[in-house]
Amino acid sequence: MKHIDSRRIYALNRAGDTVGPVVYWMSREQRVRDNWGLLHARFAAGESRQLAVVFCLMKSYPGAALRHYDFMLRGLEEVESSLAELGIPFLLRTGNPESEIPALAGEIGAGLIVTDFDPLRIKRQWQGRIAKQLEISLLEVDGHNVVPARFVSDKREYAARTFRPKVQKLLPEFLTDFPDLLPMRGESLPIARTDWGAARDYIDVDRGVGPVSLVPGESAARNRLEGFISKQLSYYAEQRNDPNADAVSGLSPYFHFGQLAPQRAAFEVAHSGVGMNQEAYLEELVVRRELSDNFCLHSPAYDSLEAAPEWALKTLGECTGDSRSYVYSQDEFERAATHSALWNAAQNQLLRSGSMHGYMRMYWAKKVLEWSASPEAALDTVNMLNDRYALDGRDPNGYVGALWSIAGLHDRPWKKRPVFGSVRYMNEKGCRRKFDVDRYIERWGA
Ligand code: FO1
Repeated sequence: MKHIDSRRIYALNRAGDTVGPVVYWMSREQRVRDNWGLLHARFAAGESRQLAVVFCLMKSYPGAALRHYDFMLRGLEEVESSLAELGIPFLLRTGNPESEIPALAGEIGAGLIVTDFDPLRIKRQWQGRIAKQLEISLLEVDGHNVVPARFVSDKREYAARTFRPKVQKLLPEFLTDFPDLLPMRGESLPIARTDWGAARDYIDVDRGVGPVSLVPGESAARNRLEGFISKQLSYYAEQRNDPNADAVSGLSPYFHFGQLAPQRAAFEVAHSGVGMNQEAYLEELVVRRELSDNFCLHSPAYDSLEAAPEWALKTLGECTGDSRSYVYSQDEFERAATHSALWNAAQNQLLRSGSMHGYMRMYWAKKVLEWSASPEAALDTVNMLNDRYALDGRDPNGYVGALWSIAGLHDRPWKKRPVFGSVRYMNEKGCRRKFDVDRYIERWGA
């Protein structure tokens, strides 16, 4: 069994590894295959220590609804079954990890805990507090980024153009295949199978935002990746900005819940031999996606205007008094009740399908800026709607997308105009030049 690349590992406390079972605390990376954190825990357990995987199910999670929990829980059921085939017990603990993880460590006399890298505040708070309570080592492993976020850069990168060369230089080293997770032999910890009905009864979330048709789980994610590579990838570069064309991968919910490793997708695409499409997709999947983790890691206020570039804040500030042709409340936006059939169609796509085409996401957020009382209100609305309805809400990618659209993050100043200042503008005319707007409205309209 080979050791994983130590540049993926970060010690969250100073305690040493002692004897006793190894626990993999799964959170962001909810999969069995291609999971560096789990692979490291398996390596540390070797042939002489026991290994268990634990997931702490929160009663509620900021902004999350039944739509998200249903997707996550069905994926976790598959995780439990796949682990069972490898002789690795899975434990679903209900409650807050800040108390559950230290309690579990005590109960089983754990010697080491391994968990996932995650740049968002809630996770960093959990991890920081748990690291302090534990007398054993808590290790973080970056199983999300192809090039580990803490390693690629130790500062907030200004734009894709400063980040890209750093990633590209390291890709040949990091864009590898994954080893298999080896089965455990010997007696495992006595952990009963999960009562998934009880888990569903335990959660207390908004049931009004219901499940969508996308099938969750590792196998479904792999099927989707294979389908994308064999079909859509060949016209991805040319058609990805057309919301009517079926040219995008649709993999982001799987990445968000860790049901698919971005490195698996990147590895398969890089070996697919479809030329320029490969490059265009890897730019989105690796450079842009990993730039989002870089931003959130180094900007704790990632979901607030505070984190926007100064030039944007200055010119947006100069536009505070500009008159707006329309000002909508959060509720009007939410109900897709604006004057614009195109905007309403995009919002309906989000409400009904749990996702919105990438090109429309930019247009949609820019119009929220144009039709809100202030940029602060606009950012709040975009993040609230995205977190509540998008399956991939609550993700670094979403927070970065919102700030890119509303406050020029990772972008450059453009020609000044009312309301937007120097922040890049988009309008329906531009959409009409790019794709058949009426067809999109017909598909997603009222
Ligand atoms: N992570 C957990 O460890 N426990 C949870 O109960 C949990 C619920 C949850 C609900 C919706 C959602 O979008 C994410 C959720 N996550 C949960 C976190 C998730 O795994 C991601 O790590 C972060 O949102 C992305 O950084």
